[in-house]
Amino acid sequence: MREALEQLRNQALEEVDRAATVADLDQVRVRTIGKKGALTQLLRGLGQVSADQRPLLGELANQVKEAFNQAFAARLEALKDSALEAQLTREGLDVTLSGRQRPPGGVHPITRALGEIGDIFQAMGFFTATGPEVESDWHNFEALNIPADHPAREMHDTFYLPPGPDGEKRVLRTHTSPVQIRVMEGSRPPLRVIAPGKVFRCDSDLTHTPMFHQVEGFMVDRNVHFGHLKGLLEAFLRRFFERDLPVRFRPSFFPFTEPSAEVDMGCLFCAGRGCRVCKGGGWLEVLGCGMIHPVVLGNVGIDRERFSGFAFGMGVERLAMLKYGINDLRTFYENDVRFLESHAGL
Ligand code: 2NM
Repeated sequence: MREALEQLRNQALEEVDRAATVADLDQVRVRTIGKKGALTQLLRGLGQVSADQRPLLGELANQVKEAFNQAFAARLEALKDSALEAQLTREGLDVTLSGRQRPPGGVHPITRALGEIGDIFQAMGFFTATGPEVESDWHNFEALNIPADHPAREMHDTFYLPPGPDGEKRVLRTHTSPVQIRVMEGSRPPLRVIAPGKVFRCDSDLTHTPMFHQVEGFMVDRNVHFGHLKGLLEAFLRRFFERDLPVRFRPSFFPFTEPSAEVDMGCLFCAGRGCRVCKGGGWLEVLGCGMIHPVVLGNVGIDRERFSGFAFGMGVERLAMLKYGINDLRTFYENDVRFLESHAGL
């Protein structure tokens, strides 16, 4: 009996150690101390043991049971720990991995506005043209009916550059009209073109930066008249600002258009009642335009008897500020990441 108990203890403890899963371990428990378990049966056999042996064997049997229970509990704990460890490894989150955030960076609001403006005119049949930022005096001024002594040259605060290799006078373009001149010089009507891009004027204060962006556009065809211009610009402003805005045309002057007009739209911020943005007037000036001057058409070799055209120009910074609610022009160029994040499109 003593040997049987000792052998059972050694075997049971070894099986406990070998159990690889909680289920295995439970089988060992059933085989050892379950109702029909080996130890349970040995204990039942104690009845047949002589009375003088019984206390010693009884105590030994209890020690075996105690040792088994301890080993069982320790093994169960270890198996549960490793099962949990395995589950955590399987399902675990690596919190040091970067999450699925919106990727950093985005489209600068000027680029966004340029894209939105371009899309609207593209849908209206306009092609986009680009040209050099360093321009000849001819393309930037002379062809546009702005002679050397014209006050518009001072008005434009031109950056003059050293002459080119051929002695040609050069400037940083003060508007994108020279792109239109190049297009008109090099192609025949009908033409519908916009010229987006950077322009440069020697002027810097709260509301002016020496570089800013313009989109200018023009159309030349037979029988083009001011009504076409008016309809086009009204439709453009209503699409760009996504509202059924009032639009008005005021007589103005540009050397390259005749007649010329300035275009106002109803103030976005007070619906015409008057506020700080529109300085109380209820209107915001957003575009300049007019019918292309016959002298300009002559300069680029377009027959003014057969063709007529209109042209217009807009400042992209101003339109972007109004549309996206940006109140400080300088924020466009500071590249403060907080500004860019709060106004960046994707
Ligand atoms: C403006 C206002 C009025 C304009 C004129 C031309 C060209 F080249 F066709 F003659 N392009 N853009 C124009 C006319 C621009 O900006 C305020």
